[in-house]
Order: sequence, then C-alpha cells, then structure tokens
Amino acid sequence: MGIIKIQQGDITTMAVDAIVNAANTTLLGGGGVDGAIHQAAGPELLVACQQLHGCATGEAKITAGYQLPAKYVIHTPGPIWRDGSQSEAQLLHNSYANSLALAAAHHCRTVAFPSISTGVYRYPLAQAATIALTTIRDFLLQNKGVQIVTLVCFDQRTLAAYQQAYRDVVG
Ligand code: AR6
Repeated sequence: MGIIKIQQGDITTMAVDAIVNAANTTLLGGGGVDGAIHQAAGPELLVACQQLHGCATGEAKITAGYQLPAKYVIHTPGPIWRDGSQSEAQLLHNSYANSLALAAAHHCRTVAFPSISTGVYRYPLAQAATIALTTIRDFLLQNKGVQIVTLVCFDQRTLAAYQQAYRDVVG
C-alpha cells in the first residue's frame, strides 16, 4: 500500500510527479489555489487549458506543469456546496478518484492534492476531509503505481481537519 502524507504548505512548491488543481469547469483559471498554480506555472498553462474545452464537475484533465517543479497538473472542478442534497459527496469523491486514476495512467508515483472544494466552494471541511482520506486510502489499497499521496493544507485549520480525518479513516 502507498503512503498518505499530510502537511501544511503551498502546493505550487511541491516537487512531485503531479499536483492537483481545485479548478472550475471552465479550466480557465480563477482565485485560490487555481490562481496560485497558474501564476507559478506561467502563461503556457492557460494556453494548454484553453485546448481542453472545460471539464465537468468531478471529472479530471491533465496538462504539463510548465514552470512548476511538478511534472503534471491534474485539473478537477470539485462540487460547489449547496445543501448536501445535490450529490456533493459523490462528486467530491469523483474528483479525488478520477484525479488519482489519471495520475496512475500517466505513471505518476507521487501526487499532491489541495483541499478540494473547501475554499470558495464552501464544502464543510470535516466532511470533505473524510471523503478525501477515504477515497485516497481505497485507491492506494488497489493501485500499485501511485506510491505517495500528499495532502497539502494551506492553513492550520485545514491541517487540523485532515489530521483528524486521517486518524478516523486510516488509523
Ligand atoms: N496551496 C495549497 N492550498 C491552497 C493554496 C496553495 N497555494 N491556495 C489556496 N489553497 P479554493 P475551491 C487552499 O477556493 O473551494 C477558484 O477560483 C485554500 O485555503 O482554492 O475548490 C477556482 O477557479 C482551501 O483550503 O478552491 C474555482 O472557481 C483550498 O485550497 C474555485 O476557486 C481550496 O480553496 C474552486 O473552489
């Protein structure tokens, strides 16, 4: 089984095979981690994203990392939280699972995620962390390609939520 790591930091500095971007369905950039990734990768990333013609919520698409230390960026729009009855949990699961499947298909051994949907998209943090950890754990139990998945938490509150979910889900 692979390893799950949780750390505080800036995902744009991660020297891994792939970082995941909490994008929107246009894939044309935005604020938050999406803006930070585009800024650090340089303008070629936007040009590459323009060729992808968007992405449905919960799906994932891949580009190169350009000026980032990461080789690839995997772009996935997570769900916008409404009231929990709009398939938000399934869609957030899909974002993690489809990103990991795409990483494995591109022979990535190391993958880093931000906390998808818990910023501008307002997904409740503890619930999102549990879905993230459960989906990543289940993927690593079955998949022999991806070896290390790092959850990069931008702030202390997010770090604490993912550490708690790790204790609950992984043990
Ligand atoms: N490294 C790691 N995590 C970060 C970074 C960073 N450099 N910057 C912010 N975060 P958000 P969402 C954290 O809002 O909720 C964009 O405009 C942030 O603190 O970036 O999925 C897109 O274009 C939070 O914990 O993503 C979409 O329109 C987490 O990343 C929309 O926001 C996610 O917050 C997506 O919203």
